[in-house]
Amino acid sequence: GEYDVELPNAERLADDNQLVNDNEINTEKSLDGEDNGGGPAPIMGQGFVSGGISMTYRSVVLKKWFQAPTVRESRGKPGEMGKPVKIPADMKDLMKEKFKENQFNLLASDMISLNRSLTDVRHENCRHKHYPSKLPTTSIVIVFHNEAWTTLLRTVWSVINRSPRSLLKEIILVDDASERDFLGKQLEDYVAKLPVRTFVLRTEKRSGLIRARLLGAEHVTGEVITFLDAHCECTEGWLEPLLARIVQNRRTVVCPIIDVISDDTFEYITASDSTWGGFNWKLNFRWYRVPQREMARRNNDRTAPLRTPTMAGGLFSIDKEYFYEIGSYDEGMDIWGGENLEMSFRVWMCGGLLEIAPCSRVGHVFRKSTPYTFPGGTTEIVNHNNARLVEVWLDDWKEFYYSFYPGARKASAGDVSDRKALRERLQCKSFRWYLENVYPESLMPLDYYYLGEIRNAETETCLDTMGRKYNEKVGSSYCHGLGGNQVFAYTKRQQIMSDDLCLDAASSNGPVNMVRCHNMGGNQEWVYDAEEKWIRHTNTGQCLQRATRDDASTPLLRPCNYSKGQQWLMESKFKW
Ligand code: UD2
Ligand code: MN
Repeated sequence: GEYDVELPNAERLADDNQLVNDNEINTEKSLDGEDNGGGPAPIMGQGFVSGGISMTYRSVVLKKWFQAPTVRESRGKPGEMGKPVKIPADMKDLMKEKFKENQFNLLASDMISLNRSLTDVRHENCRHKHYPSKLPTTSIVIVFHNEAWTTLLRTVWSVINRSPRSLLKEIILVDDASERDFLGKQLEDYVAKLPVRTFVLRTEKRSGLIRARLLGAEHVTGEVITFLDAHCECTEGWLEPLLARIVQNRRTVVCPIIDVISDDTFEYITASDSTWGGFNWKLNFRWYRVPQREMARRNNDRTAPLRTPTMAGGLFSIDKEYFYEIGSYDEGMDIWGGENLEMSFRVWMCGGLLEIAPCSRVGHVFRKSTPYTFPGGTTEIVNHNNARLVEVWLDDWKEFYYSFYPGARKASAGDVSDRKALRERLQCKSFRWYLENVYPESLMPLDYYYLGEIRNAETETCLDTMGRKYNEKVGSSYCHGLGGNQVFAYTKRQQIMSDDLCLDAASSNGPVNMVRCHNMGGNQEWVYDAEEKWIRHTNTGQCLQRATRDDASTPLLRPCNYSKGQQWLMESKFKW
């Protein structure tokens, strides 16, 4: 099947996310009333300092404010305090047109101040936290390809406005061969006037975000590198919690909580603080609920740093020397994808720590589809990057990836000998160690008896998810030997699973459904009797039996009866 690249999404919002309605007024930024509509906004005066409004700035603000030229302006610009922007009905066509440029509501973004205010979305206890008085300096590295003016510069302004100036060494923008005029000299002129040293580097040709970040990192003069995407907004106090963890242990790679800036309204929406990063069999990065054991390790303190198995990839701080020590990035990876898991596994397996600092919150515009080209093909590039990742880091578990997603076998990883040598040189631990110690909840099970197709002895058909989703019946069909929907793992926890779905039966003689694995036995516990070839459901004591009517093709639970229709063969016969 075709591979659709999945972008990290805001799925976790459905969980227990709550909108913050805290209307506390921030002391700084953004009542400037500037107008972005006609292009770049005017530069703030030098008097603008972080952490409070300087006198010169205050007078400018007040003057503009009291002039209140129109009713609309006196109500403030759209989006202030992170509120959603409403587009007037007569502008909807223009809005749709502009959406295509970046796959977010560019019209809304252009209406919002580059300095827009946000509410302080941190957990209350974060506001009184004390950080070491001596924190390292950091340089911000932001790479972009064809980014919009207002999102890029709002990212920059949010860094300037909400970072202690003494900690901020410089802001490095890396233009990855953009094809937009305003990102040329106009951008250079603009950033030259910013109150924090900011400059633009350019890749010679399109090189992808990984190599663009490597270029940016080379120019970092701060002690810590902080990477951001080009459509972020940093909130009050975002930086200190990141740097403080690195002071504690320089081998810590720290991420903020990534909040959501709506791609539709640019509303700032807080994300759950109880999710961490994981991944599925296809190696898509996903947010999952933090398990109890990690909550307990943190003494149930929601403001304490959270150890996460993986990171989303775009937003994190890392000690500059450690960044190189641990192998920076895999230069063989192109455009987009894979590097976030690669770094996550590498950091954990080679002696580092990967954390989310919940008191650090940065908004990011999550998009539903990618706005830019992938020269060479989206699928090919992502598969290539993932092939490099699995060949170097996944050990035996790479079979989960390849068998579940057979198209990936065609991709070539290229030469990974340097990365393997790195793993050797750093004496990194095994992927088994990672699963055992960092991520026992992983969808790739630590211990399993079998991975492959499950064939019925009588009908010669194979269990098949049929591409169905949660809570639907498991099917069976002609064994194609290609893996994918016909690959199941039989785990030591006695689950029969396919990615995040487990065979689940709620009652005797009933259907067998695919339900999200809960790792708690119960309706999802099956015993395979290698002699009788039974798959016996523990709770009901019944056996899995081939579909009764051929057309229905849904296996059922029936009393065990030694018939051939209840015999299942676990012997992989793949065609690769
Ligand atoms: C997520 C990460 C992103 C990266 C990616 C996997 C977050 C919030 N974002 O995807 O940082 O780890 O997963 O690779 O965690 N860019 C270039 N050159 C390119 C392509 C992209 O410079 O050829 C820039 C792009 O303009 C943006 C950044 O790289 O500033 C990340 O790209 P994205 O925003 O499309 O990635 P995203 O957020 O979907
Ligand atoms: Mn992004």
